[in-house]
Amino acid sequence: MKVRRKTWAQIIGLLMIFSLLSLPTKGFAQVDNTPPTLNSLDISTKSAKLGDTVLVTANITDDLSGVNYVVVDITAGGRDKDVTLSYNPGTGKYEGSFIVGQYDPPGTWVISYITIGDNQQNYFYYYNSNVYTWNPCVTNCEMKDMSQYNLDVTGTTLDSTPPALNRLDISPKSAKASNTVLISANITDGQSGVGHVNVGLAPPSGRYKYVTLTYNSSTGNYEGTYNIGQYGEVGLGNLLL
Ligand SMILES: [Ca+2]
Ligand SMILES: [Ca+2]
Repeated sequence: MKVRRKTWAQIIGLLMIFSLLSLPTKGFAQVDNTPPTLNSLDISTKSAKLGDTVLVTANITDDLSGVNYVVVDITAGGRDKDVTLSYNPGTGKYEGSFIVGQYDPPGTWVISYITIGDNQQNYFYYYNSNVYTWNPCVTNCEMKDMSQYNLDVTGTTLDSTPPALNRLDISPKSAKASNTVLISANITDGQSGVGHVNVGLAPPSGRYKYVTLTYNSSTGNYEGTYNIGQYGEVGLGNLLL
């Protein structure tokens, strides 16, 4: 009986020590449920011409875990430009810049939306109410009039012509398991140049395989390979571009 009482006393004593040890962490561990706040935004100019650098600066703070990303999406004539801002310790602000390129659309560029996030996956969207005529805002977002950030771009030429596919070759024409197939395409673009080439292979199952073609300077073609693999499907024949 005496022994048992002593054991209980020891257990209670140990429990008290554990609870004391766990107190500090319980007292200070905080959960970050709040997205960062955009306190202010600046765009370095209201008008820019070909070759000019445009700087976007934002003052952003977060309550606990810190700012993880800031992206400003700028749109012009249906083209989007994502400007990623990063922290500048010298100014204490988030900054990003871009250069107005030869084939960027001339005219008025407007901010479409700004998205910011912290290190605990809390995010927030600011939508420009002049761009979004419908309200896309459901949660963690706000509609804002951003017309003060409009940018007039001049001296550029809009490239509105997509690249042309002049020739497409696939070799060999039939392949067995584990064979590699070469896809080669001759593609040209009159103005800004070819940005990316993806080929979708459409097997009977409908589980598309995508192959990215890259420029081969020795052949002048965009090329990519696809390995049929051990479990490749019979009839992998259609090509989607
Ligand atoms: Ca936060
Ligand atoms: Ca073009």
